[in-house]
Amino acid sequence: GENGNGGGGGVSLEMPEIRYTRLFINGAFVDAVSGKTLETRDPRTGDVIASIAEGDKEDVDLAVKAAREAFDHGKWPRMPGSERGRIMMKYADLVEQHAEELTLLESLDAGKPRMATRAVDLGTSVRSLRYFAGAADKIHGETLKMSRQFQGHTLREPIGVAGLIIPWNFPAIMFFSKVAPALAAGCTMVVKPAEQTPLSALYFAHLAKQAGVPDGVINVITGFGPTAGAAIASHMDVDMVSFTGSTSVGRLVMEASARSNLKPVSLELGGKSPLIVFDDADVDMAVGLAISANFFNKGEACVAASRVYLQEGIYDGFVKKLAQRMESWVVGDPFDPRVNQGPQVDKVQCERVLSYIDHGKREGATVLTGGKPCGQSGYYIEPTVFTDVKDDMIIAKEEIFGPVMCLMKFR
Ligand code: TXE
Repeated sequence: GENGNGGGGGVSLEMPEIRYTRLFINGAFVDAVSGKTLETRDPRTGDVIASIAEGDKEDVDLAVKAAREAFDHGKWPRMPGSERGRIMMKYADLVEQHAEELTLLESLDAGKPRMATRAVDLGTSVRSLRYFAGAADKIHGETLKMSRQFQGHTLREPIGVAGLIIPWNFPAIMFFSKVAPALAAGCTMVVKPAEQTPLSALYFAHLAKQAGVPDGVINVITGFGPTAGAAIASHMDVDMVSFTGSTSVGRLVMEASARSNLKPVSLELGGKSPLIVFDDADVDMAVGLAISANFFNKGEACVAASRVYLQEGIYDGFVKKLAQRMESWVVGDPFDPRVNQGPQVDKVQCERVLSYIDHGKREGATVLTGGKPCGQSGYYIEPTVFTDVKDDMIIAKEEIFGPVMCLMKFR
């Protein structure tokens, strides 16, 4: 690439073949109506990996139409749950068979260490497909005794066309945590992956067809949030939306639902979780947990424990041990097996995290480790630990979504 190697140094830039780059509508890969494309980039270098169809409102309309038809008249919602479960099991087997190639795609697109991606991201994807495949024929209602004479019963039915908007931090896991339960229930769906990480979702669409999921049941529209994403959220013929992403966009999605057809909305948004360590804790264990809870997936996790509260008595010992442990933490090319932490997903996120680090410095927190970008190219950031953090500092209040740990002392 134009910038040479990434932070890892010496590891070749491995390129999986990019097979699927177009929208998946009604069982076929098609170009966007506008003919436009967007570029997905390699976070190790900033270089373009591939041009991907850029879907917009017209494409969402076509996808919703296909999903509506498949729901109102197709086989999927009408077949026995056991049959949907069987097809989903086959789908899981296919994802597993292609896991090595999918791992490369996911590592490359999102900057995730390859080995962890195979175990965690692909492993979890396959397991959740199988879990929900098992649930497909166990979706029961209840019989309710209301009085001597009356009984009621509840019947769980698929809601219809589901709009599934997913983020870039766990593209594969997020795809299946939304698609698998919707499939099990007998819904049809329009999925919008994040513009930063569209590659695995398109591959998954292809495998769904191979597994026997009927055309129109899973449609994938790659594109940007304010266009393709917003078109899903405000669509009159989408029956529910499940969204994972930022809190501010979550508000927009709920608003779009309210202004259109009042579709139910399920939101999974940001976080700022505390990890509280008391004086009697095992220091080694606590340090290990703080490291994985903050630096796993380069801190791009909504469950990151980004506020670490340490009781007075353990504070100094914890800080010392943490500084030692961080010396062997390796940042670099995710294809290098020694690497613990890859690059942030894109330039925007990288700059956002760096600006939080600047805030921390300006507000008077102390940098114990890291505190700056690293690598000759790409979006690498040193794992950063701030000590002397106070509750009212911006870094203690806002989600940073990067490799930044904040230590606070309490009595
Ligand atoms: O998220 P966006 P961004 C948090 C994290 C991160 C911040 C910003 O703090 O730093 O959000 O990330 C689509 N209508 N999380 O800007 O924009 C978008 O295309 C409908 C936490 O990347 O919310 C993508 O598919 N959809 C989170 C998805 O929403 C819209 C994971 C998420 O992107 C849209 C990601 C719109 N108007 C970020 N605008 C977690 N909970 O794990 C965007 N999108």
